[in-house]
Amino acid sequence: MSLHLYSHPLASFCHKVLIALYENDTPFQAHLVDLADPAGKADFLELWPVGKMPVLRDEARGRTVPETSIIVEYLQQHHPGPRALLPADADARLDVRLWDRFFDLYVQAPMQRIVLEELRGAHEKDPRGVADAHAALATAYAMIERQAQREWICGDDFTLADCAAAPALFYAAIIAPLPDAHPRLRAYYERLMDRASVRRTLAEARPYFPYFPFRERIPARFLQD
Ligand SMILES: N[C@@H](CCC(=O)N[C@@H](CS)C(=O)NCC(=O)O)C(=O)O
Repeated sequence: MSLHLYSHPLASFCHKVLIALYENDTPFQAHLVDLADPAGKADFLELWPVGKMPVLRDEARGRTVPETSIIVEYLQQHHPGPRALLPADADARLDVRLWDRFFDLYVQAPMQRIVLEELRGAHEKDPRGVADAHAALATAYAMIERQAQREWICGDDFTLADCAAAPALFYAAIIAPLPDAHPRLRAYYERLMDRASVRRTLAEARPYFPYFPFRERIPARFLQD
């Protein structure tokens, strides 16, 4: 097995790459990274000192590939499957990259901020930071509502941007429900959640949901098949 993915089944950025792998039935060996375990953390930092998951290791090519967007592009370049997650057309590719960055920076980042704040002790809380993160999510939701005109975020094809959108919106919607006033956002979210690669990724995350600080808000439909 050439491809090894170092990740955790609960981690939203890991979901982004798992969805890309499952979209193309790309064979890989999964390695669970437990950052709470000092030995596991030390091993992972050897691989990528930044300490952010996931990281892909391609033994055949001798390459260690961090950063989700780069991993998905690397897979397309060196281990392509039937579904191109980045379009060949240069302008269309720019749109996909833009919306990939959008979901990472303006949905995942504020969502993670709120989750991390929830895990902090009472004396470390930053209510202003949480309020800012909620405001950022509200802005992002309104922008997705405007963009979600077609089946997928950049048109008729499922792309890297949708791989980024699925975990970002899955967790964000638990923390900050998608407003009724944004029907296109809500319909897009439903299409994402119904995608086979996303369902598989969420099913694999299910045993770890008890570790998510907002676990009691996870909709019941995600807790069973
Ligand atoms: N920009 C990175 C972000 C990755 C990231 O934030 N991963 C989280 C898990 S969802 C992580 O490793 N967190 C561990 C930590 O910050 O200690 C990417 O796209 O790969």
